[in-house]
Amino acid sequence: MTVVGMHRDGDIAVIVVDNPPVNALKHEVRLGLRDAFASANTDKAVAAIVLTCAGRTFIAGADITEFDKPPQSPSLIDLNAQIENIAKPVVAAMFGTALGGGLEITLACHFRIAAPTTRLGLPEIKLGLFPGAGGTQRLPRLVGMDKAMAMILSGDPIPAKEALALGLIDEIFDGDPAAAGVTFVRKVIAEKRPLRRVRDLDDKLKDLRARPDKFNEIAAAHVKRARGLHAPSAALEALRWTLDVPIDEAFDRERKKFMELRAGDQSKAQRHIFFAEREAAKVPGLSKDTQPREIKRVAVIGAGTMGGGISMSFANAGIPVTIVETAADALQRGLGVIEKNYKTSAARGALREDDVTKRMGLLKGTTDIAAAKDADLVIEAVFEEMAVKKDVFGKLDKLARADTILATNTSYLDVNEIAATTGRPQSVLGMHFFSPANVMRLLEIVRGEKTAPDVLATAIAVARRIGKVPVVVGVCHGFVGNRMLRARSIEAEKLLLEGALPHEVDGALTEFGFPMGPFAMGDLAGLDVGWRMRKAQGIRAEIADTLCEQGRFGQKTSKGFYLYEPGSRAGRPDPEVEQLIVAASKRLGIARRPIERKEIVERLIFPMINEGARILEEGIAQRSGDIDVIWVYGYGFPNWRGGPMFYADTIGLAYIRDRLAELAKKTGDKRHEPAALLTQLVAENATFGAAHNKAA
Ligand code: T1G
Repeated sequence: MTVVGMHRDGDIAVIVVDNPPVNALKHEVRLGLRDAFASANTDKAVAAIVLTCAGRTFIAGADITEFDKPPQSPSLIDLNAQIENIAKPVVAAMFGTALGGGLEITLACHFRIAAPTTRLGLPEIKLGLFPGAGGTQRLPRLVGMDKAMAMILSGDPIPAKEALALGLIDEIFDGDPAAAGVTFVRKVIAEKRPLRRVRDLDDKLKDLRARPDKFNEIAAAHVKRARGLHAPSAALEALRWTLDVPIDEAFDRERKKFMELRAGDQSKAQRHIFFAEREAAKVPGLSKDTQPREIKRVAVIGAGTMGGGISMSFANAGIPVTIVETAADALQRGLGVIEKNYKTSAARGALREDDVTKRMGLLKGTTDIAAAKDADLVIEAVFEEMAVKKDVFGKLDKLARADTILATNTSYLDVNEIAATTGRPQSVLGMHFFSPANVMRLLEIVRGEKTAPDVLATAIAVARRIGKVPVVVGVCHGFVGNRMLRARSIEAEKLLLEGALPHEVDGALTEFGFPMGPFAMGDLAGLDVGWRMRKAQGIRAEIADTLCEQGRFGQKTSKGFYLYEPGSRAGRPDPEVEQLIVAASKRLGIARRPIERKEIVERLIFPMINEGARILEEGIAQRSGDIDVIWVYGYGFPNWRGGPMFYADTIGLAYIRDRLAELAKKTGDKRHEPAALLTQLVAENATFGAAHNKAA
């Protein structure tokens, strides 16, 4: 199949990239573009050139799958230089998305036009990279440093309307891109407009060149806390070159630094997550042709923290929700929290006032569960107790339409047992959201033993529609995420008893890259949640339970593992807790010792990896990449480490196996005995990634 075509519209050459699904700039495309532009340039009958694409989007970037292979010529930098130096007008006609190298190639064109819904961006930072084909040098020259820095450091695309206002594009068009490109470039010729080479533009940078110190001020506004990330500071350095480095030398430096980042572990990890996220939505055995059911109306049972956040996720996607609560005051409280959240977003400028009204308008509250009867999908988000859930499902089964899907938001409980209380187990599954449910992107979809294929396909489609990342898992206690979290929590408690303090354990994990450590996270979520769970299971966590017995539930009681000033979320160490911990060690006859950060990290992460291996053995997760996506999107595992299983492959399975075996021997704790899969992969000198990442 020809991936680059060219046809003539009178004296205009129209070059069309046709490389589905997203017209990525793979080697063949670059070769095709090089030859097409060369021939159009030398053809005397050609007065101007239009670059556009076939399919659903303009170029969505370089082909990321090529990044693990040796680079092949022509590079995109060379191609952009070739285009920029053409002595005839070249216009890019964009639609859908113009991202990364796809936007950079348009910056080498002399003019840019776009369809109204086009999104334009440089998302490389999300792959642990920065624009490597001239974007760091050309974009600031076109839109100014402030906006260029915002686009490159956030990686977020901007809409066509904003791009026009910034001068990133010259016009917004309707209709066919190729035709619009031809019309536009005919105007350029008719009006004898000079060719605008972005590399020559200076007006947006000259003030900054006169006052280079202002660069730091601009940077300060855009730099976020980049916990261990390499790409943001590298991007800043490259942007600074626009001020004092000749552009061709800056292009070379950009390329060199880009290739360094591309070969680095962080980008490899973030690229892994990019593809693992897309792979996770493909379920072995679920054919692509399985038709999802149509979901027009949703009901959510429970207006608490989870019920409220889940309802917002649907309203944000324009889907009406009936929220059912047992008592009017609880309902009003729940709706009040939702409205307050929307108003806070509007106050921050993240939402317009009429968006708030529109979304609140999609939410209908009731204390009558019968109101859920018209819903296509009902999501139960009530108290995490089996009896309560069974009662709700029993009621729903009787009143809901026969084709209605019933989902539970349980974080731990047996979905099959819940399904068995209904006459429609084939229409029951778990949809496990993460708190705050309107923010966290992960949706763990729990497939019951009787869940029908179209019910599963529907849940995956719904997840994407509400902007979530779906990962399908099997039924076991705590599914994938919470089951591994439990392995970490047990070890965290042990580390306290053996000599560490909460801030030391949390410090080690935040240095590793997590947004917060286990104890700060416990205080945020509420220590009583885990306490109730442990009591129901008859197990004890010495320190956490003692804190709860003293009414220390975390932020909601202004004290937990840490002390919190009223209204503050920043905990500070509490000498009382330290005394309590030391006393517990003494009571349990454990001699306290200093514990290094390295040991803390290994003791928290390796048991999780071991549990992850067991989860793969049992088929609760399909791929190790699924586990990585769950931990990155649901639990804050640093994406530049690729998730726990990818991280394990990075540091070596043999080393992990040995550390776990030592721990098992030292503690007698059978949980640490290396999982069979781990031992097998070490014996085969294989990795989780190689063994477990392609859909079967
Ligand atoms: N390279 C290779 N494959 C890609 C790809 C890419 N750039 N983008 C998407 N795919 C595959 C994806 O894996 C999936 O495959 C299919 O296309 C559909 O994607 C030099 C270095 C464009 C917004 O970061 O954000 O340019 O699973 O499911 O939801 O400076 O894809 O079907 O087998 O995501 O409609 C910069 C990445 C690259 C954009 C469409 N570009 N892509 O979303 O479809 S670095 C990006 C996206 C770069 C230069 C640098 C999204 C999308 P499969 P999809 P979608």
